[in-house]
Amino acid sequence: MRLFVALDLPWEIKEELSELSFNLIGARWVPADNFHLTLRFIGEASRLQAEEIDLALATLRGRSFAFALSGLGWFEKAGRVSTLWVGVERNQDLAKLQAKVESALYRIGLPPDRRRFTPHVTLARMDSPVTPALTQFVQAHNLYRSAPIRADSVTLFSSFLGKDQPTYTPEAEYALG
Ligand code: 3AM
Repeated sequence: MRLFVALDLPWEIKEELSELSFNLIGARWVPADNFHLTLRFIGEASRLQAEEIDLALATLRGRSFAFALSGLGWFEKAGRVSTLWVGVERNQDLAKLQAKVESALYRIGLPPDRRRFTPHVTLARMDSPVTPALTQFVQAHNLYRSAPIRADSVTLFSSFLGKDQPTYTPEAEYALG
């Protein structure tokens, strides 16, 4: 199974994000149900590995905290935009939580993820150069800021890559104190 660790988002926030999700040619919008904030992509794992991952995540100790979504941006690879996202206001608690998840998984032998953590919520997948329409879209919505969102648990999701959109299933939830 294909796994990742994320913060799920409250329904009101998912609705708010889906209200931003229109009017940009070439954007493959993420369905509201699928919005999440990835802490760690794991990838393919066997049943046994999944059980180890579950045990490792169950040892996470942390306090719940609040964070806010803020502004828009995109990821670019070789001059092509791959992901349009909503950003997250700078947040030490979130950075600490991500580091804890990373080290819990490192302890059970997952290779470290060396990329810098750039917290975001993917709004759309794309495959296009940076166009005026994209920069206009980002400018138009850049003042977006969510109400504070409580992070009181971390979720282990499985991801089934269907024909159209992936299906994400929460497999386990780990409460933050
Ligand atoms: O949270 P976002 O949408 O940025 O792009 C995938 C998604 O990220 C990412 O994991 C999240 C849940 O599917 N993902 C998928 N394949 C990946 C890979 N091979 C990956 N991240 C890193 N490496």
